[in-house]
Amino acid sequence: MALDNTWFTEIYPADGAAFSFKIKAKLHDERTPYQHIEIYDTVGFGKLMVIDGCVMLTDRDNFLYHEMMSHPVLFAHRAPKKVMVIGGGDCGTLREVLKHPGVEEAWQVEIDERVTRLSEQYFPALCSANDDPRAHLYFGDGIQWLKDAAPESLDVIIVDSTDPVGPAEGLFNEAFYRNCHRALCPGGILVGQSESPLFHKTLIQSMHGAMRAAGFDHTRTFYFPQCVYPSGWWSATLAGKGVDPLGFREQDAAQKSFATDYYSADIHRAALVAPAFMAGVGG
Ligand code: AG3
Repeated sequence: MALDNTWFTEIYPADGAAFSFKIKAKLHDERTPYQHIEIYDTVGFGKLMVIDGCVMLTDRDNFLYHEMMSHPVLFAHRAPKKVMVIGGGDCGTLREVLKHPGVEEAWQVEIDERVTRLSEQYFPALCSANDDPRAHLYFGDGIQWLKDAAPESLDVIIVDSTDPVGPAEGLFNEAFYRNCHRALCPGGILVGQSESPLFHKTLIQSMHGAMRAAGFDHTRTFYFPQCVYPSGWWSATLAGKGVDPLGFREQDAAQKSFATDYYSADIHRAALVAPAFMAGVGG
């Protein structure tokens, strides 16, 4: 819904709030078999991708989310070589994953090929690593993909999904996490985007419960700002197979060989500190 015809607004009905962008132009509007994708050019945030009315990313601030979906889990793992991204069709998470020289293979399984094709067109910087020989782009159902994955074949699984409604609903339950657990090697770590701590505490609690029920020994939520998502504050939840993802390779993170705009070893440590109202949620 728009305040007037020059604004795009995502409304959060349950919380009586909204976030708006002043729009220069609408660049694309498409209904795929899976969802409704819109691309805008905005006055303050560069290009904006919207799926089913929900803000997915902007040029200006996607680094926060993409860096935090990739580097904390990759530095928490002892030596990640095989990495799977579920969703993430804009390729921003994949690009960050491939910054790690130790990663040998990275698969991205996105259900809607159009998300990737539109990202190539409108967000080319996010797709700059797609021709890396270690990158494998598949278009299909991530849930099925993990059901079929060979046991103990992955080091890290990153669930870069939309909200837990529609096509992404099945990426937040015990059955899915059980398949992730089976596909991970001992010491493997799963991370999923887990929505807003302020707005979705109950969902985060249920993710911890489902991850533990699926066999993960330790689960940890971490926090980061994301002003264009509901409440402006976001989280991701880690689940370790025989490993507590609270620990990470601090020295390697401090001496990383690549540039980041948000992530650092200090941010990693700080991000894992739970706000008082989240105490007792997982951990
Ligand atoms: N991440 C989308 C997170 C959900 C945002 N929710 C919302 N706006 N209601 C996927 C896109 C980044 N790779």
